[in-house]
Amino acid sequence: MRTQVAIVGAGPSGLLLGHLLRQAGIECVIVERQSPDYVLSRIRAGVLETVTTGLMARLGIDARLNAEGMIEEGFNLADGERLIRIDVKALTGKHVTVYGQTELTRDLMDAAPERGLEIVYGAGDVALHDLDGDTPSLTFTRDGAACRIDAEFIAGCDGFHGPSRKAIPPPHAREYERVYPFGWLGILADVPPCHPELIYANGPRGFALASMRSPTRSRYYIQVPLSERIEDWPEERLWDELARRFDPISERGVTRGPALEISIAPLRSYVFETMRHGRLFLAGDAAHIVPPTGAKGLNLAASDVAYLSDALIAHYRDGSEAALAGYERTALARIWKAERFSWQLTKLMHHFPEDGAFEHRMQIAELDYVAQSKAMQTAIAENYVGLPL
Ligand code: RFL
Ligand code: PHB
Repeated sequence: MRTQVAIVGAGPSGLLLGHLLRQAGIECVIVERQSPDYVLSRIRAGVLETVTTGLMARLGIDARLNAEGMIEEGFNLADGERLIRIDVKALTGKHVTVYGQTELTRDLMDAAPERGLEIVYGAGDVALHDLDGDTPSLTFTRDGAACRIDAEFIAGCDGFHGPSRKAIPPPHAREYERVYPFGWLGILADVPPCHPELIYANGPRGFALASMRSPTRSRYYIQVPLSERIEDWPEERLWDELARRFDPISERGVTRGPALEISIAPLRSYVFETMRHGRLFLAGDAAHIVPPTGAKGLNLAASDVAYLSDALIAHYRDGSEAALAGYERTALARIWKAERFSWQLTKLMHHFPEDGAFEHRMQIAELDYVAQSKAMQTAIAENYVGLPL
């Protein structure tokens, strides 16, 4: 098979890129290791910046997002005793939208056939070849048969564990990494959220987040040591812990219900510099990871894809090499600022095992300063809604 752009991975970055290229009349094929059901079973992000909702609008795949997405004009930090509301709307004129990554992915998957976006699911052993030459290719197996796609460009949208980043030889790249000594234990349940807006709390028992997917579906997280296993957390224990953290500070208190999903995610900051090698371009989690504090991961994937699709479209329109050459620099400038914000908010809101009483007092003092300072609140709000493209 031949195509113009072969995309590895049908997560949010691969799907968004595929649709943007198809909208511009560029041929592309997405190759995904998992099945559609598996892709939709991954519970991840929940907060979309206007950059991300803007891309869905540009594609005209935003009817359900507009009908069901919840506009959030503010969110809260908490120091264990009080809520510090960040009035995002008043401070920036913008808002964020609560709409699950699963729903966004479903909308993009559903719209694929009518727009001629081909997605090959269940592709095994995907490998990238001839990235330095003019005709890079992908090989993979499907239902036991060997398959091959010859392309003009390859987009590596295959997340942190995919093969694309690993296809770039070490001398051409540099890794920057910070692994955090804790993870997030998350629970999703069909119960009303405890509070109308998100709460990121740093209390005496560590970090916790009260989030949501809809007026009837809640998403909560608590910080846990990396040694903790899901079996250590029967549902009642987790609900008790959440009630202890959020009942005193939330409007409605925590409502309990059967878990739809419970999982533990490790926290990491990571940037892989280079995002281009020959005819391969990386986008999304394939090139960088942020800790989920601040909700930047999916939104960064969307901004990478906005830049990359513009560069590829310019290239196919007028042969521009300059647009392709500029992708990495433009994308990395935004990525590093989102890395900084996620790292800073993680440091402010979590208990680090190596920290003592002094560091904890520093956190409390900083939260107190945020509560009093419009300048601090503006800086946080500006980053939370997403820096401009
Ligand atoms: P994905 O979503 O990992 O998709 C990559 C796709 O590539 C496929 N793949 C392969 N395909 C073919 N061959 C192979 N060998 C392959 N290996 C992998 C995978 O199956 C998959 O379908 O990366 P993408 O598209 O770059 O999207 C990134 C986002 O998923 C990620 O940044 C966010 O989920 C991060 N994140 C959050 N981001 C936000 O913006 N807001 C949030 O509120 C937020 N909350 C979160 C999060 C991530 C979390 N976890 C579990 C890591 C909360 C959590 C708990
Ligand atoms: C979520 O709802 O899953 C969520 C919200 C905000 C974050 C991270 C995750 O910062």
